[in-house]
Amino acid sequence: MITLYDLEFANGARPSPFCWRAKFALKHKGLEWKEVPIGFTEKDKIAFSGQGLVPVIVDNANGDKTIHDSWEIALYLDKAYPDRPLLLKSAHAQAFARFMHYWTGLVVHAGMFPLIVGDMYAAVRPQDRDYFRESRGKRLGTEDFAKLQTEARAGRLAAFRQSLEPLRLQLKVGAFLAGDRPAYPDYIVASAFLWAGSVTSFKLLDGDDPILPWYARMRDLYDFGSRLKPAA
Ligand SMILES: N[C@@H](CCC(=O)N[C@@H](CS)C(=O)NCC(=O)O)C(=O)O
Repeated sequence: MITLYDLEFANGARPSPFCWRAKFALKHKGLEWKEVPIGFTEKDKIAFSGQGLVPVIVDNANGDKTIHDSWEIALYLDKAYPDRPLLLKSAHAQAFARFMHYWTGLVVHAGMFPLIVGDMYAAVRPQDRDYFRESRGKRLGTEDFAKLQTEARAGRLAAFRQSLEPLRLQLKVGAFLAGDRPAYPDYIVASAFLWAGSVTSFKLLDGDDPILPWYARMRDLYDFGSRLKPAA
């Protein structure tokens, strides 16, 4: 059995986009796992991994092998379970996924964060609020997350939506970003929307945005939608 250490917010919400990637990867491989929720201030739970970020997995079937970092987890799962469906089938598939990893971090996550940070802060476990305020405050240059979010929604939403144009163009070619079947590039981007959907019901996309039907397919693929609080 695999154990996944997964970031926990209040009311059992699990928004971490990198942990969603690990959950997609485990489902894709058809592997069972159990989850250990960890709050921002419970780093002691993953101290054994030698670092302080999630996801972390421990594979009991493989000598308690410990892996951290969503990308490393995907590589590990393919290596340890080569007979199950591969996440990264070839060097080319890996290069495409790696590009999506960078693009999603620098464009999608970066654009989304100010649009949802006020709702995120409200959704953090009460005992983790100081940690979140200080760590994210440093990153954003302000601790007034509600104001930043209001301003971002008023001033930056159109630019954010425009920045997603490569997704719309790609989805004209196939039902999924990776073609006619979902693959790791889809998991990377869908995880960003699951992140938002775990903490806010704010509509990041226009109702007729062609990204929405793809997202619905991704959300329903492994029934992750049922885990969203509040519903996206
Ligand atoms: N590159 C890492 C990023 C992991 C990461 O940033 N995880 C965040 C949650 S989304 C985290 O553990 N944050 C804890 C903290 O900020 O203290 C990956 O792909 O797994």
